[in-house]
Amino acid sequence: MKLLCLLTLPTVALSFNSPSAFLRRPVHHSPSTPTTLHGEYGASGTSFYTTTEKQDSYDDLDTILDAKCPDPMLRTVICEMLDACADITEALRTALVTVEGSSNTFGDAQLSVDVIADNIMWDACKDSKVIKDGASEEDPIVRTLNPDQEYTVCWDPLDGSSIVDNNWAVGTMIGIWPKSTGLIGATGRDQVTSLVALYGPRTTVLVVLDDGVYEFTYGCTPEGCQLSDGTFAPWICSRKDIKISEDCKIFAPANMRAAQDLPGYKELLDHYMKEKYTLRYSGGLVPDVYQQFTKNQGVFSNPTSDASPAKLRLAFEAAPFGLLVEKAGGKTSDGTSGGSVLDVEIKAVDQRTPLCIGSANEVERFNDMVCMVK
Ligand code: FDP
Repeated sequence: MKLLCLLTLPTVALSFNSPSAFLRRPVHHSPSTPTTLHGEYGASGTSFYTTTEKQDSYDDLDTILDAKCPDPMLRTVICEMLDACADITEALRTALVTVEGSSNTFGDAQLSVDVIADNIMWDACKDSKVIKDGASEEDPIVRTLNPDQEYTVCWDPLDGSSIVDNNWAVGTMIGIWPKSTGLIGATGRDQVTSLVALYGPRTTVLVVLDDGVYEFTYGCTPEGCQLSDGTFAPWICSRKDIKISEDCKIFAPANMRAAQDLPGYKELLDHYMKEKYTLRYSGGLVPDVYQQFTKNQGVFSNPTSDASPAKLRLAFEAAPFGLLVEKAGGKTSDGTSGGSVLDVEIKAVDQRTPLCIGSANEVERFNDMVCMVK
């Protein structure tokens, strides 16, 4: 099957004298609102186009945090992480994607952009007023930075190493645990919040707040976000209390290699095709799961077999996304017992896991067909 990616950035050859002036040009957009589940699907239809209309005004980050996140320490760490995502956004606009000449702990070649994003995250954690420990997917060791502080932060600085050179959407995933649990021995459910940033034509970040999942968009200038000094709020709230519906018609099938060994996965893929689900898969975990929050539906599957072992990381990838999806009303599966991936104990920083995540009834279907949960 040929996998198509619809999450691409336009690549244009440009000649201009002042690149920074060009890059700082304000970007206008209308944030999307939920798309309802329609009966019509397919490339020729418009059933998955956004129906979002422009609002009269938008709340900025501070307004939402004041209302939805009363804990001042949590507000601080969320703002610090959003600042880091803003810095990564700016860096991605100006850095070419090249091989760095170094490799990470696993011997994978590191890319220029991986190193830049990781350094930004480490600097943010070192300078933090509330972060105690940090651990990066690039070098999975928990390092204590500020012993008297509160949080343990785990991040994948730039997920999508195999597609970032294509100029496709990539992202940062961040899980945050309290001092009372730390990371080792904790579960994803112990996270105090998690954030996932998507770097596409726009930068948008999903954040778990007290009553659900919110999306913030970076660098937009819609009316209502002009501050008293005439500047614009760097982050506006583009979606509130996002929900993922129980059913879906969008599938993102990762690790299809495993279908050679798992008859249940082959049958599941056949089911999606027979029932005319729409394929939306780029090969980057962040865009492939993030779409569930813009389309309000979807299922991402990544089962594993002996010949195609687990690749996704529990602490850096599955746990942060798991918390966001479950808080939005979706479901997760650990791909083995059929239980929530948020209940799997983190025994090692680099622990891998199979995963199914998204619309609840589709995760159940995965459990029935692939995990064979009775
Ligand atoms: P990448 O290696 O490009 O960084 O976990 C990493 C990841 O991408 C995920 O983003 C993605 O879902 C998965 O690997 C895809 O792996 P395969 O293409 O090897 O199936």
